[in-house]
Amino acid sequence: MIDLHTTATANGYKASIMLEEVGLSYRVLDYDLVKGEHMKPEYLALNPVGRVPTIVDHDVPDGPVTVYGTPAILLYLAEKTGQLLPSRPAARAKAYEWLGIVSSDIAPAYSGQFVFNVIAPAKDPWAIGFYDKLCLRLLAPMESRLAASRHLAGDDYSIADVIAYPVAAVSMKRFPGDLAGHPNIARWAAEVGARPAVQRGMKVPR
Ligand SMILES: N[C@@H](CCC(=O)N[C@@H](CS)C(=O)NCC(=O)O)C(=O)O
Repeated sequence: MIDLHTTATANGYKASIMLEEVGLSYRVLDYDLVKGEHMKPEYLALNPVGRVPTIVDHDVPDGPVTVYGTPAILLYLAEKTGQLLPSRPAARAKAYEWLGIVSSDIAPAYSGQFVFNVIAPAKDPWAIGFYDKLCLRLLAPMESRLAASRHLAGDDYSIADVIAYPVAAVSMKRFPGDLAGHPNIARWAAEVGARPAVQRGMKVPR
């Protein structure tokens, strides 16, 4: 059994989609970030970063394995099950590359865009303009990749698509203009979003 410590955000959905895709049984622990449940000592003992998602895998010979953060969780589960990691070196390298692009370029840009457009008590036009432009700029390489390739790592669906889909479905969707002008991202998002495991994962924890 795997414990999934999560919440209903794009990052949480990346982990739940992956668990649904690989077919491992898991138990969901839903954190209320507004109440600060992710900063309680019990959770910090598990993950000192104090963010979700984290998984705890109890089905390992030497005791439970704890993994925090979506790229690490996806790689861990792909290696554990032998699923969703391309076997050919070129496609595997692309899967790693897009895991990094989504986690350290695209997702933080949309997070900043959301913070300054929606959460910030005072609207700072410079910060809003900075993140709006950055988000649009980072859509361009994804659009051209998906114009040339059915999925992000190549022909086959992989962890690169699992990590990117919730960003498209949640963060890109709420961005002004949605995916207008990015027909290949829209085509890919419709295809990935139709997968039963993706639909189940997008409903976890709520
Ligand atoms: N790099 C991490 C980011 C995780 C993250 O940003 N988690 C957010 C929820 S989406 C969180 O726990 N925020 C609470 C906080 O920072 O206090 C990943 O890819 O999983």
